[in-house]
Formats: sequence, C-alpha cells, structure tokens
Amino acid sequence: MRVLIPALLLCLSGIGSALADDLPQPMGPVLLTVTGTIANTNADGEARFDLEMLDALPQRVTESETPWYNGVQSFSGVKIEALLDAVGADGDTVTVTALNDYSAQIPVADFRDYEVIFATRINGETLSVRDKGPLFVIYPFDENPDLYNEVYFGRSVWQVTAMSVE
Ligand SMILES: Nc1nc2c(c(=O)[nH]1)N[C@H]1C(S)=C(S)[C@@H](COP(=O)(O)O)O[C@H]1N2
Ligand SMILES: [Mo]
Repeated sequence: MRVLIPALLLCLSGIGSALADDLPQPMGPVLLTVTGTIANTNADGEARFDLEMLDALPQRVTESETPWYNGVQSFSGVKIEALLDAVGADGDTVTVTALNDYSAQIPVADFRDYEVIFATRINGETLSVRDKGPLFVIYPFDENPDLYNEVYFGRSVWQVTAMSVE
C-alpha cells in the first residue's frame, strides 16, 4: 500500500499532463486564436499564437502558382497538422475564419494529405494584411495539380485570424 499509492498518484499526474498541457503565453501581437475541441490552451479555452510561437512549430515551404499572385511564389509557414497537434486538437473538421468574416470548413485530412500550411511569409517576407496576411491557408497546388479548382480555392482562406476545431 505504501508503495502503491504514490505510484498511483504518479501515474494519474502523468495522465493529466498528457491530456492537457499549458502553452506558453504569446509575447507579441496575437495572429491566431484557436478554439473548439482542444486540450492545450493559454487563455480561457483558447490557444493564442504570436509569430514567434508559430515559427517554433514544424514549417514547410510551398513553391506554387496560385490564383492570387503572378507566377510561382515561395510560401513558407507552419504546417497546420503540427499546429493541431500542438493544441491537442480532437476533431475531423476545422473552421478557419478571416478578418473579413469569410470562413471555410476544411477537413482535417487535407492537412495530413497535402501538408497544408498557414503561410506566414511570401518569398521570405512576412505577409502584410494588404498581401492577404498575416496568415494564408496555402495548398501545394503545383505538387498536386488536381487541387487547382474552386473547392480548394474556397478553403484557401487569406487574412486568417481564427480557427475552431469541431
Ligand atoms: N479572407 C478571405 N479568404 C477567401 C475568400 C474571402 O472572401 N475572404 N474567398 C474564398 C474563395 S470562395 C475563393 S474562390 C478565393 C477567391 O480569392 P480572390 O477573391 O482573391 O480571387 O479565396 C478564398 N479565400
Ligand atoms: Mo470561391
């Protein structure tokens, strides 16, 4: 018994921290707020990210033609699948919402299948709001030409500020 109880407590606290982890606090301007079925937060039921926190997660570069810019551009940013892992997301769909209140529902499978990013930069420069930033959902169209259609253009939300997990 004397051994069992501490062992049990240790075990329970291990489970607790596996389920819910506090994220660090953003120090700079908050670019993205994540809500919904997430386990890891840094505010009341929300996970808020500044640029530094987004940059600390796994990144990738997508060189692609898009309907929004002339010719091939180099987009870089955080892998959305990694971001969902960081917040402990549990859901099949996300709703991504923009500054202009446009929103799109996106199946979570897309993020894994195509390594979709929230682009934070175009050709190494941070995306300004007038350049459809600060965050832009970018699919790797040139690697997957089948994606070059209205379905995926509609999921390519620019000026993203929020995402909820359902
Ligand atoms: N922020 C934001 N992103 C958006 C939209 C929008 O209205 N606002 N429209 C979506 C749709 S339906 C399409 S087809 C493309 C169109 O982009 P465009 O208006 O720049 O041509 O962007 C997508 N992303
Ligand atoms: Mo569209």
